[in-house]
Amino acid sequence: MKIAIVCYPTFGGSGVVATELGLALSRRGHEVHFVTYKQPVRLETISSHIRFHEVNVPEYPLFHYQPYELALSSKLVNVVKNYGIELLHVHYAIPHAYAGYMTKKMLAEEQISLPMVTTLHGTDITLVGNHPFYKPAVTFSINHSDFVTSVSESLKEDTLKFFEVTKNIEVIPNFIDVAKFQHQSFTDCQRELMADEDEKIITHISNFRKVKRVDDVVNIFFEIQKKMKARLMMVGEGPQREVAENLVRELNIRDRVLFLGQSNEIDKILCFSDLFLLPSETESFGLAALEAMVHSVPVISSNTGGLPEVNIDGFSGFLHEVGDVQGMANSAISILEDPKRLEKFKKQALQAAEKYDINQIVPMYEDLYQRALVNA
Ligand code: GMT
Repeated sequence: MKIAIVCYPTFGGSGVVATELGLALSRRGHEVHFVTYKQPVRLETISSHIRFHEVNVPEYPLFHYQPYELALSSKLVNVVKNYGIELLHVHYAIPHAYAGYMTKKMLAEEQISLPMVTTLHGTDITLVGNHPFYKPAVTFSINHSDFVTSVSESLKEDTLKFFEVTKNIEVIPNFIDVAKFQHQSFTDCQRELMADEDEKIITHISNFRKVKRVDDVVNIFFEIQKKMKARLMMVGEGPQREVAENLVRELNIRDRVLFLGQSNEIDKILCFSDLFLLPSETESFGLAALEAMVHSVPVISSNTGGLPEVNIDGFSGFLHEVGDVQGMANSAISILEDPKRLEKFKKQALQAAEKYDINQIVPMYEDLYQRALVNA
């Protein structure tokens, strides 16, 4: 099948999922065309089955805001016509589903039918999409997609709660390539470069937006390090990084905390981590938690959104109410202080991740695409 994928090309979860999906589809024989404003960060392999088409928005003095949707839909029309694309899969409703709908309409004028699948990822529904500025357009584009998927049951419920949706929403959860991490090319995590042998390594990875509650991450760690030797790895970039850095200074734990910025070495970092913290305000799925779990890293998270579907309380880690810093710290300590317990939780974290193996989930998308083609 020839599939066009539209996504954000950045480090965010939706872009990562879209890219990994495209790569997996190409390995299964499909021809995948990524259409976005920059080459997606994880799109390292270019093969005959993978193409990238950059959307350019030329500057013009009259434009106060660049009309990205216009440029995207025009680009899509050209790509569909030039490469015989059979199906469009847009990730993140804003503005991709809206641009996708315009693409469909323009092509219909030329008797070209293009089924569109929209995957909702989270903040396009729970934060941004819900804003009155966007809500009518988001509702419209969800209802005019041929098929709609959400990455968790919780996000499906939120979508039905916040929007007047007339379309059926199918849940296709995010996924991870379990085998890839079991056959890592590096066997030595080089843990000794980061911490002493008797120190525990605690990690947080995010885009450092408010919704991630990075100050809670620091405060949880502050409690943990009172009880044991530990280090905190803060991975990612975003508006709250400075807030976290200031808090680290105020708490006088600068020698215990490392801000690593955006990294392409997530696998290495998770390889030497003992525990992962994700105390988010909301999280439709929590791909970062799943990535930690597949590296056998137990997760302490909030019990919000789709997180309870991924992180199994008392098995792969522990869940607490949003903002329950002391509860999260106590659970973290209970896992870390007992080597046998830590080992058990590590094994169980991997076991819980296996449910989301790429080989279980990608066929669900292929099945959906087949149905979309038949319906077109
Ligand atoms: O919040 C982020 O990390 C970015 C955002 C995105 O769209 O890139 O992530 C959302 O989509 C991810 C992939 O489906 C989910 O794993 C994240 O939970 C979700 N973020 C939120 O709901 C806050």
